[in-house]
Parts: sequence; structure tokens; C-alpha cells
Amino acid sequence: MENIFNKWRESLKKTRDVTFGKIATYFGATEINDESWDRLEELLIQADVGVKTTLDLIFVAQQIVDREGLTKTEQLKSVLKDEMSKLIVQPEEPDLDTHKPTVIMVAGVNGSGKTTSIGKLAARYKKMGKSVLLVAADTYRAAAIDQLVVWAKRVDVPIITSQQDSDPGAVTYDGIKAAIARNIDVVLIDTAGRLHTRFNLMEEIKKVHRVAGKALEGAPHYSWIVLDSTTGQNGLHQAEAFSKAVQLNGAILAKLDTSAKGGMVFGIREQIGLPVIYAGLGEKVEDLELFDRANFIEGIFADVNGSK
Ligand SMILES: Nc1nc2c(ncn2[C@@H]2O[C@H](COP(=O)(O)OP(=O)(O)OP(=O)(O)O)[C@@H](O)[C@H]2O)c(=O)[nH]1
Ligand SMILES: [Mg+2]
Repeated sequence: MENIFNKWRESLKKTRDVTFGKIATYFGATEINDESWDRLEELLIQADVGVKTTLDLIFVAQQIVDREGLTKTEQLKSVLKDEMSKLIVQPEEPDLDTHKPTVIMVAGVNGSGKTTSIGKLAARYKKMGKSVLLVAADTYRAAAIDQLVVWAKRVDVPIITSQQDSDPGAVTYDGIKAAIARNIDVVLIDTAGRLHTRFNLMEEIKKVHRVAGKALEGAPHYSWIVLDSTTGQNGLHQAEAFSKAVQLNGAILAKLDTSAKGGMVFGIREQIGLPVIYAGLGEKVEDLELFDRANFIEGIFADVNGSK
């Protein structure tokens, strides 16, 4: 367990250094006063927690501080950590046993980390003993198909592709049918993030979603949006747009290791109602973890010496 905490702590270094670490050091043994509240508000907003979520957090923390007669900023820090923890749902590993195959569609804007996350998920599920098949439904760029092929080879799983510019719906259909024929456990569908207009992108996502259901009733069983953590609150607006097009049921937060805006995690459930299921903590195949609420909170607040 120590190792996994270290991994989270390492990956959260930027978020900690730029923002939450300041809360951790600022809130020492001093008395709580108006200035501490102002400073806290400022730091949380800087940390990309979002204005609404920040104000809600401060409101609740003020009530607790008053009710319990707390006077030290250190005590306030502990209240804050508890309240922030409540904003995050601890996810469980998705159920991959009920449906065969379990179909997972991955969406998100360009460059957010979809293809990389799919490669990592394929490796993860394979390690769990599942057979996996990838579907390259991002047919707009030859490079996108090639990139997924590279992942399929690396992880050693089959992949269904089609020609560049062919219909993403058709390859989705073929992919799911192939998975059924081959008795595969998990299908991961990579979709395009880059289209001429946003309208087309949304229409295409809807189509892939719909066609998946035609190939297998009830599919896709999971539709996840990949958010680039470095985009902070902007990422939440993207997620809102995608949720209007298709029913999403979770988010993957990629690039937490290169982001200083890890605070966006707190707004994801409050603002768009989605649990964060996985976190990308690096570029390597093993750098995808089930989102861990406790390690996340401890990781962002840990001080330089690693104490909590
Ligand atoms: N450090 C780090 N880099 C990541 C992570 N996830 C993805 N990346 C990098 O982000 C870049 C974009 O990732 P892709 O997986 O190609 O993103 P995409 O959403 O498929 O992009 P498009 O297909 O162009 O829409 C690549 O250089 C990845 O290596 C992560 O968790 N940590
Ligand atoms: Mg891609």
C-alpha cells in the first residue's frame, strides 16, 4: 500500500506544489480569522476547484468551525480535507462479468488521452484475466488508427480497424460482432476527438453509441469521457457538452501527473454528476489507477516531507 501512496504522491506533485501545498503550509498553528477564509477561497479557486464548489466548501467549513468552536487553522485544514473527501465518490472496478462482451466506449476532445487510456485499460483488464478487443472507431486520421494498432501490439490484444475515412459506426458494429464471435470479454472503442465542427463530433458520438446498441443490446455498457487534467475547469465544460450527446457514466482523468489543476476533481461530481473511475498518472502502460479518494486527498495535501 505504501508504494501506491508514493505513486499518487509523486504524480500529484504539481497540483500540490502549485496550490494545495500552499494550503497545507499556510494552515499551520495560526488562529482562524477573516484573512484565513479569504486566503482559503483564493487558493481553492486557483487550484481549479471551481467557484461554486469552493464557495460551498467554505460555507460548510464555516458552519463546522463555528459549531465545534475550532480556533486553529490546522483544525480547519482537517475539516476541509474531510469535506473535500465527501465530494468524491470512491469508485469500484467496473463490473466486467455481467455482460459478455462488456462494451466500453471512450470519448473526449482531441488530445485528452483517449487512445493512451484505452491502451492502459486493455493491459489492466488483460492482467485481470479478461480477453480484450480494441475497436479503432477514430477513422478520420490514419495516424489515429496506427496509434491504436501500436497499443494493440504492445498489449498483445486483437484490434478491429477499417480504412481511413470509413464510417466509424460500421467499424464499431463489426468490432462488437467480432468480439461476440470470438467470445471476448471486453471491447474498448476508441472514438475521434477531432472533427471539423463540434456539431459533427457530437453527432458521430451519438451514432457510435447507437450502433453499438444495434450490434449488442444494452451496449455500450459503459461510456466514459477522458478529461485532460491540465485543462482544469475547461474540461468540465467539455464533459457537459458530451453528456448532452450521450449518456456518460464515468470519467477518466488523464495526465494528473503533468497537471497543476488536479482540483478539478472536486467539481466533476458536483458540476456534471460523474464519478471519476480511473486516473492517468503517467504515460506508461501501468500508469492508470482506479481513482483512489484517500490517496488523492493525502497526495495533494502532503507536505514536502511527506507527512500528512
Ligand atoms: N503524462 C501523461 N501523459 C499522458 C497521459 N495520458 C495521455 N498522455 C499523453 O497525452 C498525449 C495525447 O494522448 P492520446 O491518447 O493520443 O490522446 P487522444 O485523446 O487519443 O488524442 P486524439 O486521438 O488526437 O483525439 C500523448 O502524448 C500521451 O502520451 C497521462 O496520464 N499522463
Ligand atoms: Mg486518439
